[in-house]
Amino acid sequence: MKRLIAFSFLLWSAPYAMAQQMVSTRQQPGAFTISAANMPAIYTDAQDDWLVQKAASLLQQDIEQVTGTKPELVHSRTTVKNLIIIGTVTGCKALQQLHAQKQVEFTDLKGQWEAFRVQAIPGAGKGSNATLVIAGSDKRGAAYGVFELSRQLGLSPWYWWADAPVQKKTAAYIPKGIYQFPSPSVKYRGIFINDEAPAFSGWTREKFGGVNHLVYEKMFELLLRLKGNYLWPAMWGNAFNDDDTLNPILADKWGIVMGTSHHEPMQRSQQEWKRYGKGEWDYTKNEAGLKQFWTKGIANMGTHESIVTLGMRGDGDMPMTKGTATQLLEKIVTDQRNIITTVTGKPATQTPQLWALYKEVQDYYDEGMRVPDDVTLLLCDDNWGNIRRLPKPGEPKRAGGYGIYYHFDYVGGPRNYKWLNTNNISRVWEQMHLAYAHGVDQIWIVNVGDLKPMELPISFFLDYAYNTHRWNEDNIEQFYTQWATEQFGHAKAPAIAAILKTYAHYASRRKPELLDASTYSLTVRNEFAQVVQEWTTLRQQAEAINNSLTAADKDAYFQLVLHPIQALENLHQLYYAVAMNKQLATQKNILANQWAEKAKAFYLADSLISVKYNKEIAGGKWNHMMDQTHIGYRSWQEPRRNIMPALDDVAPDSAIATTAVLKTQPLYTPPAAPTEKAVYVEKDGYTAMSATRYTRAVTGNNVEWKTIPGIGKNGDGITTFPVTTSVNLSATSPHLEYDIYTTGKDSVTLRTWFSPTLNIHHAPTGLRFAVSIDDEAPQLLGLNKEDNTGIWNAWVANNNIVKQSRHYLAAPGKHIVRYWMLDAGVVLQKLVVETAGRTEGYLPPPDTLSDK
Ligand code: REL
Repeated sequence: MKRLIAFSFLLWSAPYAMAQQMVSTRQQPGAFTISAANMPAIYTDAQDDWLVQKAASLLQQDIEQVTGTKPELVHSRTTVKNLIIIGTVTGCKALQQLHAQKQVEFTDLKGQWEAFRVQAIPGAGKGSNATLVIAGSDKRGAAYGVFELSRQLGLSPWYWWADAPVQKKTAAYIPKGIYQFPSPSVKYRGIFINDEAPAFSGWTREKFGGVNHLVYEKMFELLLRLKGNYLWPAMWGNAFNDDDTLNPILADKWGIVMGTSHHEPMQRSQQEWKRYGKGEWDYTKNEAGLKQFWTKGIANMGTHESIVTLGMRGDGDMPMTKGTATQLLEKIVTDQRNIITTVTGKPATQTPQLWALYKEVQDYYDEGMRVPDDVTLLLCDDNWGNIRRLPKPGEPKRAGGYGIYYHFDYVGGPRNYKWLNTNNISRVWEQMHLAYAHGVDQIWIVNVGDLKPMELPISFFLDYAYNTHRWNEDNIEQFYTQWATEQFGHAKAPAIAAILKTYAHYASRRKPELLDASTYSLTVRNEFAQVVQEWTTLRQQAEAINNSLTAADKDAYFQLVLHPIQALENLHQLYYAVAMNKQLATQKNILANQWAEKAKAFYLADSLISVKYNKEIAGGKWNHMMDQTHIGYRSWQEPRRNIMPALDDVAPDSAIATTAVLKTQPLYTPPAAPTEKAVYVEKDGYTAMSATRYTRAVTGNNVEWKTIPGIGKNGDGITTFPVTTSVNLSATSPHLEYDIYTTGKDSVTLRTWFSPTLNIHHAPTGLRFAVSIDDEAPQLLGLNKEDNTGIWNAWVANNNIVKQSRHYLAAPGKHIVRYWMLDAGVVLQKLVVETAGRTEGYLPPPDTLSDK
C-alpha cells in the first residue's frame, strides 16, 4: 500500500503533458470491458450529489449511443454484473468501502478542486465482478471523469451542439490500472454568450421558446463535457436569473459557477436594471437605489456557486464618467463588499469576486486604483484577442489572483466580427500561454458570441485552460488532429485537420466584416487572385472530403468544416469580382459588365450558403444560427441586412476597350519548405525573409528562439522563451541573423512584420526590439507604445503591426540583417529590406529566395 501511495503521489504531483488514454479497442487480460455481451451496470450512491446522478444517466445514454446497448443504472452493488462505480470521495459509501478494503486509494484526492481518478480493478477470481471506479474529489471532478470516459469511448462533447457523429464500437476495454487527472491548471474556465442577436436569439426563440433553462441545460452539459465550469449568460435583452427561475437553480445543480458580464455588477443583469431599477444608473446621484438593486442580486445568489462582478461602468457598457474617478470607484467597491458581507452573513473574502479591467476601467488600475487582495483582477484583451495588460514578472502574488477575459467575437470598433470563426488557435495559444506564464490562472473566460460556430476555438480554450501542460509551441498544430479525431474518428482526422489548420490561417488574415474590394491588391504580386485561388483550392479539398463521407458525418462536417470555407471562398470571390468590375470600368472595358454579373451571382450564393446552414442541415435544427449580416458595413456597426456592394456599368457605346486585361503579374507560387538554409536575394527592389528562416540564431541570457507554427499572416512566427524574460541590449544579447544579397545600396527601409501584441507591461517604450544591418549600431524600436485608436484600429484590422526603420548599405552584395530580442512576448513574422521602392499589398511579400 505504501508503494501504491508513493506511486500515486508521484503521478499526482507531476504535471501531465499527455491526455491520459484509458480506453482501448484492443482486448487484453484483466481489462474492464464495455460491450453488448458484457455490459456493466452503472452504480451511484443514491445519496451522492445530483450531478453525480445526472452524469451517470448521461453515461448510460452515451454507452448506448456508442455500443447500441443500454447499461442499467443501479444504487445497489448486489448485482451479478461488472460495475462502473461513479461517485465523489465524500459522498459515495461504496467508494469509501473500497478504500477501507484497500482496493482503491484516494487520500490524496480529498480536498482537491475538480480532480478525479479512474481505476480499473479486475474481479478477484473466477466469476467475481470487475469494477471501474470513477472517483471525483468533488461533484465536478466526478462528472469530468464520466465525460472523459464518454469522450474516449467515442462520443464527442459536440454530439448535440454540432451533431458530431458517434464513433460506434462493439467493445471497449479499460486496461487494469489507475488513471490520474489532477486539478485543472486554471480554476474557473468558462464562456460568455454575447452579441446573441440575431443568430442565437432567433434560434432559441424558435427551438426553445426563448433563452431559458431548456437551452441552458444543453449548455451546462456541453461545458462539463469540455471540462469547463463557468458561464456568463446571454444578456442582450436577456436576464438569466429573471427570465426563467429554473436557470439559476439548474446551473447550481449542474455545478456551473455563474457570473454576470464585466459590466453587470453584483449578480444582476443589465436587463434587470431596465426592468426593476429605480432612478439613475449613477452612483453619485442614486447610491441608495443602486445599493438596493445590488442587495437583491446577492440575496438571489444565495448559496449558488458564483463569482460576483464588482465595480461599475456606465449604463449600457459605456464608460462611467469622463476621466477616471478613482475615489468614486473605490467607494463603490467598498460598498458592494459590505453588501456581500451583510447579505451572505460571511466575510466578503469568502465569496469569489472579480474586478474586470475592461476598456477604460484599466485606466483606473494604471492610475493606481487597487481592490482588496482577495478580489480576482480580470485582465482583458482588446476585444480582438490581444491581451492588454499582464502582471509584471516578480510582482507580489495576490490572494484573488488574476484572470483573463478574451474574445472570439465582438461588437464594436473598428468593426463587429460576429459571423464566422476567424480565430487562429496558434495566436490564442500564444496569448493565453503568455498570460499563464505571468501567473494568470484564476479565471479564463471567453466571449463566444452565439456559441456556434465557435466550436473549435471553444474546445481549444477550455482544453488548454484545463491542462496548460498539454499544448505548447511544438505540438499546438496537433490540436487540429486531436479535435478532428474526436469529431470524425481516426481514419478521416489527418485530412480534416489539415483543412482546419489552413482555414484558421486564411480566415484570421482579416475579419470577413472588414473585407472589401480594396483589401487585396489586384496588381501587386497578383495578390487578390492569389488569395482567391487559395480559398478555391481549400474549398475543393474540403468538398472532396465531403464527397467521401457517409451521411452520418455530413451534418457535422458541414457545420464544423465545410460551411465557413464555402462561405469565405464565396465572399472573396464576390469582392474580387467587384474589384475587377471597378478596375475594368475605369478603363471603360466592356468586360466590367461580366464581372458585375459574376459579383451578383456570388452575392446570391452567399445567401444560399446561409440557407443551407439554417434550413437543410440536421433537418433545420440550427435555423437562424446563420442569420448574422456580414456584407455592406458602412461603420463599425452591422448593416440591418446584407447589402450588395455597388457596381459600375460600362455602356456599350461608351466602351473603349473590350479585350484589354488588367496588367497583373503571374500567380506567385509559395516556395517549398526549405531543406537547407535560405539564401535571400533582392528581387523587384526588395529582399523578403520569413522570420523563422534565419541564417543564424544567437541565443544567450538563458533565452531560446522558438517557432510558433501557423501564427503568421502568411506562415509561422518566431519568439523567445521563457516568455517572461527580457534582456538588455548588448553584443551578446539574443538575436537572429539573415544573410541577404542586394543589387541596390544607399538608404534602405527595413520593414518588420509582427503579431499585434500589445504593451502588456505598460512600458513607456512599448515592448522593445532592435534591428541593424551589417556593422551599424542596433536601432532600438518600440513595438506598440502608441496608444491611440487610429493606430490600434489598423493593427487589429490588419492583424499585424508593421514597423519600419531606415538603414544605409554601403555597397551592393552581401549584407547581414540582425533582429535583436529585448522584451519577451514579441512575435516576429517577416522582414523586408526595401532597396528600391515600397512593397505594397495586404499580405507580407513572399520570401525572395535565390533561384540557385
Ligand atoms: O464584448 C464585450 O465585452 C462587451 O461589449 C459586451 O460585454 C457588452 O455587454 C455588449 O454586448 C452589450 O452591452
